Amino acid sequence: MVTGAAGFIGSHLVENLVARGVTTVAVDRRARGSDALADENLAPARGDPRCVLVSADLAQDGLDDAVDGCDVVFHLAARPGVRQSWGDEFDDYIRSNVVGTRRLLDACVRRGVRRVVFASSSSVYGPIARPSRESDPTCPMSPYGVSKLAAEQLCLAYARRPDSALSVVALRYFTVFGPRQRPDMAIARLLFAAYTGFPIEIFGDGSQRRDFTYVTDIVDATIAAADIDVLAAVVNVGGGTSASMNEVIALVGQCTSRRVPTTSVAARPGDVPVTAADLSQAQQLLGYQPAVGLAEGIARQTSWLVGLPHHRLLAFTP
Ligand code: UPG
Repeated sequence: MVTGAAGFIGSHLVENLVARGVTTVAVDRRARGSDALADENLAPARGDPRCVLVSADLAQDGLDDAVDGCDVVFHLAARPGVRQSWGDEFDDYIRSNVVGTRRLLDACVRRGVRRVVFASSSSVYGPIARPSRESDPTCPMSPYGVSKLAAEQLCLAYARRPDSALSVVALRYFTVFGPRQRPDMAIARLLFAAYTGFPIEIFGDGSQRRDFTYVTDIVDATIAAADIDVLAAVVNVGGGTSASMNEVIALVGQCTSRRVPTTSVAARPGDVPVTAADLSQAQQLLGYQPAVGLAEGIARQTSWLVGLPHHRLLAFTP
């Protein structure tokens, strides 16, 4: 099962699993026809007999039937957005990220699921002076980070329950990019700015650094986490190098051969100055090595975007 199957990362994961011949239950709360972006993301998998689409809200719907027979649950469903989480929808962050996770875990225990792979986030770390290790103290800087840390810890607590057959791998994803990236995220917005001429607001002076991770690397690490021999583990998944926003702006300019119009606004609360992943544990446990660098990944995201027919482009507009 993949939860959040109609999302940016979830939809890539579903496609990859189905292509490997894995029968996949694809769960998302956005029912067909209710959300243009979700419909677009799931379009390639829809219609494949190995993909069973289920429309369910983890925080309120019965989940046992959907979970029944699933060996592994990849739990990616969440309310995303670091900066947006200071707004007035905190209830939905808790409901989606914490309550939904708990209800899913209960269903997994009842139905004897072997492994939950949880999509955690680098947002559980605070400001850092060196690449973050999984053993570092957590220090989320946003309500979103708090909700992801709570969900991650909940998963691990379920794995440690003596009466559960469940084991958990929580993957701390670092800023993921690539085709279908959420339109509110930086690289999607930079490409939009380059092609439309509408400036992107840069939060702060552009010196903030992110360990950008290409989506196929994330999917490979996520699938590898299904079968490793652990009871409860936390693993960073990053792109391997940190780049500043100013460097990313330059790369998008090179890739598109266009000027990227920007305006500068105040830094946003919740954004840390630097994220960087120590990947030793990912290498050891998952055999993980990022394969697609930032420049190559931006080139691929650009080709995908320019290849979209006009009527499909609208769904990905910020
Ligand atoms: N940024 C801007 N202007 C924009 C959008 C973003 O300056 O219009 C900056 C932002 O301040 C940040 C950087 O660009 O410093 C990257 O932003 P973005 O691509 O949105 O990613 P993150 O804020 O790092 O958050 C992503 C996911 C989140 C996940 C986290 C994991 O949105 O769900 O938990 O990466 O590290």
